[in-house]
Amino acid sequence: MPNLKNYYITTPIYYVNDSPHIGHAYTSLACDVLARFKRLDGYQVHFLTGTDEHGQKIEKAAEKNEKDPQDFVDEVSLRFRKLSKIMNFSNDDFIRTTEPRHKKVVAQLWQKLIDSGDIYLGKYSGWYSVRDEAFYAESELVDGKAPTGADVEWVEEDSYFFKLSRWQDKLLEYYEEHPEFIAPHSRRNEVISFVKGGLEDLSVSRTSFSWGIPVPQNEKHVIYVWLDALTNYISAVCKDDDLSTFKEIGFWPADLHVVGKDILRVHAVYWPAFLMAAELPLPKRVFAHGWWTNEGQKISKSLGNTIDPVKLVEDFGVDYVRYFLMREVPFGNDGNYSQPSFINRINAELANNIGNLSQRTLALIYKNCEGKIPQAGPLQAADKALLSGVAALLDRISLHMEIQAIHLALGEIVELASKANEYIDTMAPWQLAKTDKERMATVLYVLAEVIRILGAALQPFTPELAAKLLAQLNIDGAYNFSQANIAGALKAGTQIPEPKPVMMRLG
Ligand code: ME8
Repeated sequence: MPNLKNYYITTPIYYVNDSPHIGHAYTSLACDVLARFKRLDGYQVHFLTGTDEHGQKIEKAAEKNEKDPQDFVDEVSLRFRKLSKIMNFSNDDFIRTTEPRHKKVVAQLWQKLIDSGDIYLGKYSGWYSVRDEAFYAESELVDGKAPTGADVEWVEEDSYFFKLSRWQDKLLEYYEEHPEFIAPHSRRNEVISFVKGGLEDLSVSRTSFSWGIPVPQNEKHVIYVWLDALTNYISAVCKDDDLSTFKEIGFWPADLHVVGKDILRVHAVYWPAFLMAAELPLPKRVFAHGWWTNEGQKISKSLGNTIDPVKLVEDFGVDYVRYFLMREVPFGNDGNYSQPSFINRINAELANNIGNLSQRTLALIYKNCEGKIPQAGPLQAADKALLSGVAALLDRISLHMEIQAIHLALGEIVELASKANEYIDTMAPWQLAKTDKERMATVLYVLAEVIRILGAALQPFTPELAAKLLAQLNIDGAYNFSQANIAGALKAGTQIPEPKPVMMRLG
């Protein structure tokens, strides 16, 4: 029986035609934050990422670099793995479509589609964009280019087709019965109107190049790179290279595919249709996030304005980059990167708010309570109000994370810290140190509880900063939510180390 507490989350697998940029880091970061959250919340998480290594685009990039395709993909794929380390991603697996475990499962899925009568041999003539690895109808072209702005070329070749048209009604029924399947809501409507507009059969093999997985029945053909790539989500959770083992492993169907808005259609139309045809379970949800621009401009290599995540981490530190990317833009919307907004966001919310709160509180405890968490006395209304915010924080965050409203989850953390800063200003424990030590002890205890829960809640987003914050309260190692959610978990008398600022101002 699959474990009810399993949670399987995936990133798209990235093309290895070029080095990773901020967009790739962004998608994987969102998945990392969601995966870490679920682990701390008691789930058995499987977080998958990887690289998409076949197809004409990769073959051409290898040629351009005068490299053998396998050597080329080995080299570029490694850069994506390194990015995972640099960004502190906690992926449980990294799949490459050139691995035997994947190729064998793709061949098995293909066979299932042949057996179900969903694939037939025909001839394709039409437009193809190598950059998008996509077929376009004449009517979709804009000024002779793909709607994405990519160049297209005319293609005429023998091709196997998938009977996508056959699945139109079933897909619409599925969207209707599972309103949570496509998110955000506005994107769901786009997909539904696309499918209602009519689906044509999809060309799923190519013959004009060879860098791909051969069609088992006919080695002149390679399997269309999208059918190959999408299968990674299931091939990664099988064993012994055998598709039928996914049930034993228990992670399929995925709980969440996170993708950029550019590839939603492929994930919300083609992928479920392939799975329905193969009689395999469908993923539970596909969430499409927006795109980043740089200082207001579309990010593109030709404009020379790509943002290198490695450089950002070198300049600002990994957790500031993680925080900014997750907080600045409502997850699902487009967003703009600019250095001033980065600096403002970090200074206002981390350094001046959370960082300052913890430094002020802990310095007072260190100085006035012999470095030990003080014993609280009778609680007043203001203390109780703040402590109820502490008790509610993780549940409130959880509601946002369930629907991938990551920016709102962080907003809850910021709000509690702001309330605690107001409280410390009103209570002025530095005055109480001179006039009423008992009351001071209560106030500082309440504040220490706030810092404890902020540290717990920040773990998925800014793991290193959260660990430092918790270490200041003598809490070490992963601090899961069931431990953290116990009111008064901080024991009076706990010795704390000499506090040091953990969130420095930028600029
Ligand atoms: O599409 N802002 O790979 P890919 C935000 N191999 N996200 C961005 C972005 C930007 N400016 N640019 C890219 C592929 N992304 C296929 C996927 S999955 C079975 C196969 C992110 O290397 C976004 O998530 O072109 C987008 O979907 C992904 O990178 C595309 O990566």
